[in-house]
Amino acid sequence: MTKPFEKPIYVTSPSLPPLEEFIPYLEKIWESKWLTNNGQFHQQFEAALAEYLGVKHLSFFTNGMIALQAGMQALRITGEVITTPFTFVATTHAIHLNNCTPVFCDIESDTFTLDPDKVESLVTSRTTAIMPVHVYGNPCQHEKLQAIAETYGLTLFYDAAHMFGVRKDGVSVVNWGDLSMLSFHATKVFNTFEGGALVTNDETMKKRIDFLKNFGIQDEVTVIAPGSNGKVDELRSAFGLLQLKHVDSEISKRQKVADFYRKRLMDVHGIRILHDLPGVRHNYGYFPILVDAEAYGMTRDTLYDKFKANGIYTRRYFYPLCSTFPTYRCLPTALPGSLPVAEKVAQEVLCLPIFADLDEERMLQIVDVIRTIALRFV
Ligand code: T4K
Repeated sequence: MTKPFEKPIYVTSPSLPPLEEFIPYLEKIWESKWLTNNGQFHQQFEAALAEYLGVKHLSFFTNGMIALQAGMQALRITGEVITTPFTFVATTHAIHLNNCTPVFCDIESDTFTLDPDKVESLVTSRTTAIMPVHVYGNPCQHEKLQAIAETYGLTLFYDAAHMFGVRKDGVSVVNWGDLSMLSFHATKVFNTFEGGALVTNDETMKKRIDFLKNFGIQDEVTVIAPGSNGKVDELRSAFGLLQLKHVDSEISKRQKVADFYRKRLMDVHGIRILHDLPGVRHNYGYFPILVDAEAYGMTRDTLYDKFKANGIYTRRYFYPLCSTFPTYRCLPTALPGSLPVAEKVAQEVLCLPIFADLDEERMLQIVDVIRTIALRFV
């Protein structure tokens, strides 16, 4: 095995534009002294982003989690919400913090997204919404979920944190459902350090969301609802505008990393890789592999430790399942054995480093760790 790199390799590394390109934006902010509360850059960024994503309305938020909470409030979701256990804990917490009960539904083994065929049996008289997650940028089976939502009069609110720039048959996936939430966290394909957005096709909904993200304030003397503070300052808005100029190049560099891994891992017995889905323009935000311990000759966790010993920090997104955390594990749908596919995927998944600056030498070292251990090749 090759020598560990002196510099650790993390699961991701954020892309930043050249610093000098940001200076003119800073100068404008210094001149205007308008720092936050729907400033000029904020308005410009929302408009530019809506155009880039091909969506009608969008509200920029301080992060994805607050956007999820505000979105649930805007949609007036109550009671039970059918969701996935295979997600970052923000999804489940947003449901809980909005005084709703998460109802966990199993996932599909190919895309790791909510299995629509298992949703209907979980609908009760208390169900008001479905909150699916497009895991790793894999689009959910929207037509099926939409049909179930229509049949039972449910709201469909997508956690699209991983979905920046993903299109299906040429259409931006964040157009789906009643609302979609995007995350622009530092670890995402498109980052504004921290940030997020709610996307809607409905102008009235956009207005409601904007009130809710500003304490529920309508004007100087009117507060229409108990809103939180989800606003974003001019620094991050200006940064977002600049980042937009670089995001296409970011995605194509990430695609090269994914292609490299696929080519060199497809013959490793016991390692499953995901392929691009037909008609989908992916963003390559994550590169998950599944480790079949018996076929590969080593468990996912031992492989994770091997990587670590080589200075490579892979991540087991999303292990443990959200349904196993203390707040949720006593729910009837969280009982061990009730989510067999999610439980298996959570035991086997490992996300390899993927980011624009990952060079070939380091990619080779990552691939080497996996290939050196392999028992056989197919
Ligand atoms: N829904 C879903 C499905 C989500 O995945 C997320 C967020 C949300 C909702 C909520 O959206 P936000 O409120 O976050 O906008 C990270 C992120 O913090 C989180 O945003 C993300 N999902 C989740 C999947 O991953 P951690 O705990 O793994 O982050 P951390 O700090 O361990 O970072 C991972 C690696 O990235 C580090 O080992 C090194 C590298 N890194 C990280 C940061 C923060 C950098 O190189 N630079 C950095 O600034 O949660």
